[in-house]
Amino acid sequence: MPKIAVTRWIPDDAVKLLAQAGEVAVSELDRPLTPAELHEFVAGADAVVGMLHDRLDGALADAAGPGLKVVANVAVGYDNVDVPALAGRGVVVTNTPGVLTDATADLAFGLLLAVTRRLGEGERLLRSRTPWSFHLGFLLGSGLQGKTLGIVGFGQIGRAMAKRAEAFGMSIVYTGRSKQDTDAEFVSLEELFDRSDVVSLHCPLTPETRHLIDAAALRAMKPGAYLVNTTRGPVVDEAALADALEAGGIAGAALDVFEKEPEVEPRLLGRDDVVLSPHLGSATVETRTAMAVLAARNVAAVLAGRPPLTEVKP
Ligand code: 8YV
Repeated sequence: MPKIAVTRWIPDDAVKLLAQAGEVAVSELDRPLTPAELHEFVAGADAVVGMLHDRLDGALADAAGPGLKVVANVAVGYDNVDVPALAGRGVVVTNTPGVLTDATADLAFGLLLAVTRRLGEGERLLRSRTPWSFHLGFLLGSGLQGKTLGIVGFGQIGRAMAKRAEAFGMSIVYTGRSKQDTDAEFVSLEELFDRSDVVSLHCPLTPETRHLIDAAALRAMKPGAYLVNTTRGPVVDEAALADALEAGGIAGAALDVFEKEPEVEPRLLGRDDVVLSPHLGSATVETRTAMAVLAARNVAAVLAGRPPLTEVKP
C-alpha cells in the first residue's frame, strides 16, 4: 500500500479520495511542520501533499526516500517548490490551477473596494465606539467609474480580475509575459504605473518579480493610486511601501499576502490607509475543497501509473 503524507489539514473529500489510493497520514499539528519535522514526517512516503508553508525540495525528497513519486502542492503558486530538484530525482510535481481563479479574483476585488471606500477604517471607527455623525465630507473614498486598473500578470486570475473591474466601469491596462487576445490594453510596466489609479498584482513570485514593487516602482505610481496584492508577499518591498505611504505618495494599499508571512511589517499594521487580510485569496469551502480534491486526484493518478491532471514541468 503506498504511503501518502499530508502536511496539514485538508478537506475530508480529498482525504477520502487519497484513502482509496494509499495509506494516508495527515499531520495533526495546529501549525506548519518545521523543516526537521517535515522531513521526519515524510520518511518512507510515496506521495507528499504539501502547501504554502512547506519547503518541498531536494532535501524533502531525500528525506522521503527513493519511493517518492509525486509531490502535490495544494496551491496554484509553487514558489515553495524546487521543481528542478524534484524532477531531477524523478518526482512528479503538481499544483492546482483553475479551481481558485474566481475566489482569488473575488477577494482581490473585495480588497480593492475595501481600500478605495475606506471600509476597514469605517469599521474600526464604529468598533472603537468613537462618536460620529453623517456629513457630506465624512470618510470620503475614491470612486471606480472611469478609473484605470493596472493588472500586473495577466494569467487566469489577472483576467478574472479584469472582468470584475470592467463590470464596475474601469478601464484595464495590463502587463505580463506577452500580449493577449483581449480588449484590455497591453502596456509596459512603466506605462502601467504611470496610468493606473489602482495597481493589482497577479504575477507569480519568481526571482524576477521579487520586490517588483520597490521604492522606485512606488515613486513611479500615480500620486493617489492604490496597490492591491493577492499574489505573494515578497513581490512587494513592505518597508518601501510603508515609506511611500508615510510620505503620502500613494493613497493606500490592500494586502492579502506578506513578505515574511505570517508577520506583517509593523508600520503597515498601524495605518488607516492599509487594508489587511490573512492570505484568504482561495479561502472558501468550495474552492479549498476543489483544490484539495485536485491535489488528491493528481496523487491518485501518479500512484496508479497514469499521467497527473495538472503537472508543473521544470
Ligand atoms: C492557497 C495561494 O490557498 O494557490 C495559491 O497559490 O496562494 C492560495 O490560494 C495557499 O497558497 C495554500 O497553499
